[in-house]
Amino acid sequence: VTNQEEINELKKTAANAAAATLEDNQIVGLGSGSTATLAVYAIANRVRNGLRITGIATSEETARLARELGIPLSTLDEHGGIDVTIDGADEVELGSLHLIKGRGGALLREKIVASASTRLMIVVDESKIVERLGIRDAVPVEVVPFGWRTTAERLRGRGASPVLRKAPDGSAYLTDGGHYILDCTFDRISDAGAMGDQLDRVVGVVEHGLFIGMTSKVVIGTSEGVKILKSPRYD
Ligand code: A5P
Repeated sequence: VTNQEEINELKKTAANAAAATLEDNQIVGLGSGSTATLAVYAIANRVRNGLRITGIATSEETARLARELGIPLSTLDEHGGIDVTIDGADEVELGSLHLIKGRGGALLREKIVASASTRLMIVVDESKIVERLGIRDAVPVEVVPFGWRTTAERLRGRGASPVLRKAPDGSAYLTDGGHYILDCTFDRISDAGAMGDQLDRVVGVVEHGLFIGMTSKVVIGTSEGVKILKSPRYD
């Protein structure tokens, strides 16, 4: 796959296939990012054709879009249990199905929603599948703005090279939760689970983009159609 248009088609293929699996009366987590957005459009189509679901959005942007498209929305506080969340990912590791998420800026609400979901269905195009996480690009780490340089130093001590994410106007990028993001590259992540635990223990870190053991199913748009990877822990 070479060009953006082709990639968009593959994203759409995955998004449509995922939306097709939804059933009446489900509580559905709505992901963020370009692929998850295509899934929101596909879900809205099904809602227009009579599907009855309630959506829980993982970002302000997704909430706005879902509302505009007529998907009934609720909150996690009203519906503690989500049946299935459909979300994108930046990297999906073959075998483990561990993820890197958050390069689009949403990760904290995504992780809260994913962990409240019985199933996490990931929609990606084939370019997102990797042999090993974190080689290609950074792990986004969401941090409290207060003392962020100190937090960055602590992350450096754990092998990361953190870079403060900037908004287009050059100011620090702010997440929906009002936090900063430090994009952390690593020479090597030999154990993503252990790295996730380490990042969790750094004071000032709110959340990180390593999603370990959360994926139930990956719906991949490929040039040969849809491919599915399932976690062995789910049927
Ligand atoms: C949102 O910040 C992310 O976690 C996205 O799910 C991830 O970045 C994938 O986004 P794309 O579908 O736009 O690549």
